[in-house]
Amino acid sequence: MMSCVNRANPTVAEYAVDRIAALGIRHVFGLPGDYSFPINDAIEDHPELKWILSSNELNAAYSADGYARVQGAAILTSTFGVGELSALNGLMGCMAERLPVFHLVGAPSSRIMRARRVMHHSLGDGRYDHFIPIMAAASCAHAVLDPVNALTELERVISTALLERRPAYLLIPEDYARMPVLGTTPEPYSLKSWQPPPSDPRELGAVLRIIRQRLAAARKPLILPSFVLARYGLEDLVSRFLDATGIPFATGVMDKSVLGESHPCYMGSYRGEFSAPDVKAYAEDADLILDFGGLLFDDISTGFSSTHLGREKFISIQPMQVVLGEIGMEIQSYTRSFSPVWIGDVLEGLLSTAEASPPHTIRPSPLPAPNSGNTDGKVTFPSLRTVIQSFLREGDLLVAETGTSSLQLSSILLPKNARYLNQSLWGSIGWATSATLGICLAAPDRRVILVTGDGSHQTTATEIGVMGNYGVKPIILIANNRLFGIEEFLEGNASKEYNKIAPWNYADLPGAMGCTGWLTRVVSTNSELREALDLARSTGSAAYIEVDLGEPLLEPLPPKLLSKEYQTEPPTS
Ligand SMILES: Cc1ncc(C[n+]2csc(CCOP(=O)(O)OP(=O)(O)O)c2C)c(N)n1
Ligand SMILES: [Mg+2]
Repeated sequence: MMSCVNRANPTVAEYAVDRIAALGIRHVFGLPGDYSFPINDAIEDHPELKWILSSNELNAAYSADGYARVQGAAILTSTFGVGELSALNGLMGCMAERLPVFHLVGAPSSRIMRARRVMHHSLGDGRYDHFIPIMAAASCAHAVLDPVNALTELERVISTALLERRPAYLLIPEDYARMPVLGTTPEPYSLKSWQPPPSDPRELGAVLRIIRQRLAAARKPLILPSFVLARYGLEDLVSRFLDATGIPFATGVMDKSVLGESHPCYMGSYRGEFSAPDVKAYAEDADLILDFGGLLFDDISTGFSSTHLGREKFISIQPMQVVLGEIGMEIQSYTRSFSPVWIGDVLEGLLSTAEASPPHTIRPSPLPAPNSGNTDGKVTFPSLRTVIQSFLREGDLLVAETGTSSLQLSSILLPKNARYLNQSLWGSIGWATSATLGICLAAPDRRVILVTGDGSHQTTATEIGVMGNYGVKPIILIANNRLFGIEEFLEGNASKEYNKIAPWNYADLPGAMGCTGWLTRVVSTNSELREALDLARSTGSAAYIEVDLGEPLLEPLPPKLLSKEYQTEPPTS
């Protein structure tokens, strides 16, 4: 007998919702639609799921992205055509940044599609297969579910999404969604009990021998942990390896805070020309570099391609393979690789020998206090960063939007257990506001602080009303420079009309969107900013603080870094 959390003979929609929720997901982001009614009802009737009605599907996808960053996975739902396509950009961000978001979409009934009837949300040509390849491009696995294939297809799609930590697309025609599933229910597993494919013992043994030898011979080893570790929940294992070996680690922008920044082995951030001099000197002189997780040497993480790390020093321990002598995900025909080898097995293997040998003698010197801006008088971007630096507490979650906010905040030093969340690679503006909703719901006991530029915020600000509706309590700082500031900066401070944005009265928005009990403020001095932040912390209320930056003062980028030729150079020596 088939069973699901709430019924004995579940329909396809009920079973799909229940099976994915069993991974450990408690919220669903999205919008309903008539083709999706069976899915919408299955979510509403599920005893362990809460519907979060987003203001549009793009915002829903961003919220699901934020939720998955903390919870490990998320569910998004939308309707055929109009809804799913609106979510596309957000889902592509999840592809790029490796977040398993399960997208459940309702399609017209199979009989309607077979009869090629012309229905709303279609192109009027009687065809219903236009959108599947588009949505499949934003997922690592997809399926069109029916009563016969639902059980097996769901298992295939879930296992691929969890192995790759990327989104999955599930389309359910409305009539099939209402029919009972057929077959024998497989044993469900959760995110916590998920098992990777087994490592090949010979490949694993061989690569462990090589890494141990290289470690024993290294005089100046360095660990560069990747954000990918957090996707698979491997941070603790790596921290134990650091404790046992004392090997220093540095992080790129994309990987900031993947391991605690209060760890004694943390050297700081390595990003080429933009690194602190001692971190740059150590990293570029290191004789062994262990890439834990698979680094992405994108333009931002490499300080506009200004890193100089020798390829031959690299050992890249990726989720299912180890690559020697190559950087990050780039794989050339001449590189040596070992697979299938699960990263967790490699880390466990290294940890067992590390615990038995004396720790490395090289410990990084204590991190100096980060550069501080002048915090008297008017708020500027550097002073905003400094005020936030001293405001942050253990366990806080700091969300930074693409733009000057992330440029500034990526050099903050985080307290214990605090995390920095930013969509560094995909960089779609507006992400941070909607992602904050998902992050708050996934981490109800932590203080979530969002710093967003005004231009980015304007693209997704309707999600403030959704936050009020569900009672989440972030602290939101709108850096109001009346400008797409980062764009001007990258254009050498040219004053372009297209970078000047509409002047909103930000502090009026939460009230207009029905948020009650929110602290709202407009601040222009650092002391006003500190007072507003402290009040928000002490009262525990949601806060929405417009930080009036006046006329923006931006330091132009050095001309060398602005040059496109420079940026196209490979990131290594
Ligand atoms: C969806 C999307 N559209 C356009 C861009 C290009 N873009 C990058 S940053 C930016 C401006 C951000 O302005 P704002 O949020 O005000 O940041 P600040 O002024 O603090 O730099 C734009 C338009 C983008 N990254 N994503
Ligand atoms: Mg701005």
